[in-house]
Amino acid sequence: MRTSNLKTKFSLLLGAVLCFALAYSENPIIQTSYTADPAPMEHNGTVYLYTSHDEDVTVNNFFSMNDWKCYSSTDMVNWTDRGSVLSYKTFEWSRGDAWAGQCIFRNGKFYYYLPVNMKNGGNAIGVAVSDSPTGPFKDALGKPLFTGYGYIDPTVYIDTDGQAYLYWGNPNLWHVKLNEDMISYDQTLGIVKEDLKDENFGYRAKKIDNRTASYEEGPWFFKRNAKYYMLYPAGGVPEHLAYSTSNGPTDPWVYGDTIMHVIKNHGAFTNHPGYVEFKGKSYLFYHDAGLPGGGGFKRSVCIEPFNFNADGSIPLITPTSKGVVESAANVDPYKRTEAETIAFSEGLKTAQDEQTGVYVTEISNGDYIKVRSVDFGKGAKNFQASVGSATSKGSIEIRVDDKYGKLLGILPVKATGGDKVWKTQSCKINSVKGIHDIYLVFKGGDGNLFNFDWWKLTK
Ligand code: FUB
Repeated sequence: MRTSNLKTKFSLLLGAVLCFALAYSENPIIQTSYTADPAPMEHNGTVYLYTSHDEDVTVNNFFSMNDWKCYSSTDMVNWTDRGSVLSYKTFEWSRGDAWAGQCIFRNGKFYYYLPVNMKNGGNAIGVAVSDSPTGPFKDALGKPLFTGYGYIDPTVYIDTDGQAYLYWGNPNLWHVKLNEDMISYDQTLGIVKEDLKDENFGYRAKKIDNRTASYEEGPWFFKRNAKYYMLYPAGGVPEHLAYSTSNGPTDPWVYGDTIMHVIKNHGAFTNHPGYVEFKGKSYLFYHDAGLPGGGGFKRSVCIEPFNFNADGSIPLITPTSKGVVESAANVDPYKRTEAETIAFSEGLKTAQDEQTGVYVTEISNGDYIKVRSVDFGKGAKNFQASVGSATSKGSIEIRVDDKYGKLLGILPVKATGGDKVWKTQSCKINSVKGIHDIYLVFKGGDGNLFNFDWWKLTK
């Protein structure tokens, strides 16, 4: 065989492998924004994922973070963008730095603990409250819950006896017992500083700033089978993830092990753990720099499913591009599905306004949305979409199982009178039965094509 033929065959093979890798890549789980510091919360059969948000434009080569976002999922593979749920401006006393927080439900309300910098300088932890997991959140106190150097990254847990605990801090780790109102704490106990010894939080090889144990920041506190766990970034930057356990919520901690090594090639210099159990399975959330343009200040949230060892210890978890392989539920396409419900996408962004909520925007030729595990049942006849379009130049290809997979139909998007003038448009599609991933592939000329709010199939 001639060398040029071999080269062509090799390039075709490489192209096919890359397409395959992309089609089966699910990490990072959010592609429409840079997201960091994942904080998952299960509530009534839905996982709400709260994230901090790295801005697309980094200012002064440092964390440029103004608001917190929320995504939700009932299957752990498709995530619906619920928008920006609050910003540092929610805390009138703050001047910025919307870093890692955690939200929890109690007595009909959602309490969101968040670190920010104060207008007069210095770290503080605030608490915001809402009647809904997706906001709007209000400052619960009108002032910080507490202030102090290194007061960042709060993690909250309500024990089975009803006592709530808040842990936080970098380079130290502190905790309080929260009162039942969740917006004040036990003043008798006060603020307790943990012992950061090797036996509690691991041996630190890189000794900087008089830091002793490996604990760095970003704690994540929970209980499982009567054992208490603290997950945390460790070892200095670049951070790996580690854990400690304890027999009581405030008992001495015993160092466990590394959970995730420093991520090579696509890692950020920070990492941040979040944990949720959903439908009997365990999931570790973390962040990397895996999106195009990613880096230390442009991070992205990822997930890995894992199993605890029989003795309750946590295995070493490898960051993968495939993430969650098994969907925890199927999507019913005969109900309205938000366009911003996405397993994977390329190119496009999301936006939100009062009238429409969150919608998909900045759609260009070749962009696509993948939604996994869609149950077509006995087959569909029509595809409907709510779109806003100033022109008639765009279209939506409806494909299954791959961006280049079987074409079910094409919806030519007609002008609606403006990109915020929403009209439902539909097209006939070829029938396909059973469970498939659906790919909505956008086609058209140059520039932004149209906005997209929701879609559904009809029988
Ligand atoms: O996202 C800003 C800071 O970086 C967080 O508060 C830390 O946990 C680290 O992820």
